[in-house]
Amino acid sequence: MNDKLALPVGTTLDRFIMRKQEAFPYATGELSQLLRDIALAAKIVNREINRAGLLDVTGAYGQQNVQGEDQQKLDVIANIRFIRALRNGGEVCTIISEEEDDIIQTGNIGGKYIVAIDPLDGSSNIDVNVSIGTIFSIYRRVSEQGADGTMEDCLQKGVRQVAAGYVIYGSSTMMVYTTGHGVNGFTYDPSLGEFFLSHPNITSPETGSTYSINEGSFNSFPEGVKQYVNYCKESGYSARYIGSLVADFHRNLLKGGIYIYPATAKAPNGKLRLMYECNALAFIVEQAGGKATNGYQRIMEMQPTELHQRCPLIIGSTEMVDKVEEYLKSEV
Ligand code: AHM
Ligand code: MG
Repeated sequence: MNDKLALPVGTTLDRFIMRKQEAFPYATGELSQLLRDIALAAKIVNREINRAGLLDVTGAYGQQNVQGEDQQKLDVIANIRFIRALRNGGEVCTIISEEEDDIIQTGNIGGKYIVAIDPLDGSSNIDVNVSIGTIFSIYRRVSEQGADGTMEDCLQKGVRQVAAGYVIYGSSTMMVYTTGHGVNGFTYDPSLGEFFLSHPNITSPETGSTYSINEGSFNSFPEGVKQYVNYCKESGYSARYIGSLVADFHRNLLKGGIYIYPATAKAPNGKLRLMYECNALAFIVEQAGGKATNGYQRIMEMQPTELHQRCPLIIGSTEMVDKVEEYLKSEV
C-alpha cells in the first residue's frame, strides 16, 4: 500500500508533494497544487488559532450554522480562509463546507476537483485552548469541465476520493494526508513557516487499548455499543475522549484505539457528517491499515444523499472495529 518512493524525514511538504507527483508521469500537477493550497490555508488558520486568546477572536459569533449550532468566530475565519485559498488556487470548481448550507461554486469552471471540508472541527474546544482540526476530502468531478460543479459531483461515495487529510492544531500543528498510497504526516515548524515530514508511512496498530466515546450518552447507545463499552471496561482499557474528532482520531491512529460516535437519543443518525468528517478519516484509516464502518457498512461505500448527512462512525484499529461490529450483529 505504501509508496515505492520513500522520502526522508525532514523533507518539506512542498518537496514531498512535488516528488510524489513526479512519480506519476501523466499527472498534471493540479492535485499537487490543490494540496499545497490547503497547506497554505492551514498555516494561516494556524496563525489565527495561535493568537485566538489574544485577539478576541474566540467566542460565539452570534449566529448558527446549518446544523443549528453556535458558530465560533474562528469557524467563520477558517471557513473564509479555506474557501479563499481554494478559489484562488483555481483547481476546485465546487466546495462543500460544514459551515455553509449550499454548495459553494468557486467560479473556476475549468477546475477538475470537488472539495468537502470541515474548516474547523471540534469548535466547542476553541475557547478552552484544546486541540481542534480541519478535515478535507478531494474528489474528481464527474461532470464535464466548463461549467459549475453539480450535485452529482458532490454526492460521490467515499471510495471515489482521490485524496483526504486533516490538520491538527495541537501541541504542535500537523497535516496528515493520503492520496491512496499510504498515509504521511507533516509537522509544522512555525519559525520556518514549513511543514516537514515527521511521520512517514503511518500504519495503524492492529489493535489497541484505548476507546474514545462520549459515555455521557451511554443510556441511549445501541445495545451492541453498550456491550462493547462494557467489554472495554472489563478489559481494563483506557477511556480517552477529547471531544475533537481529529485529535481523538489522530491519537488512536498512532497508538492504536477506537473512536465511536454511535446513534444516540440526541443524535439518532449519529452526530458526525459523512461528506466532510467521516469519509476523509475513513480513507486515511484504511490507507493506514485500519477500518471505518457505520456498524453495518463500510463508511466509504455509503451512498450520500444529502450534503450534510450524518452517520454513526466506528473507526480505528481493525480488530477493535471488528469487535464492535460483532456485538452489533449479535444484537439482532
Ligand atoms: P463540530 O463539527 O460541531 O465541531 O462537531 C464535531 C465534534 C467532533 O469533533 C467531536 O468528536 C464530537 O463533535 C463531540 O461531540 P459530543 O460533544 O456530542 O461528544
Ligand atoms: Mg465538525
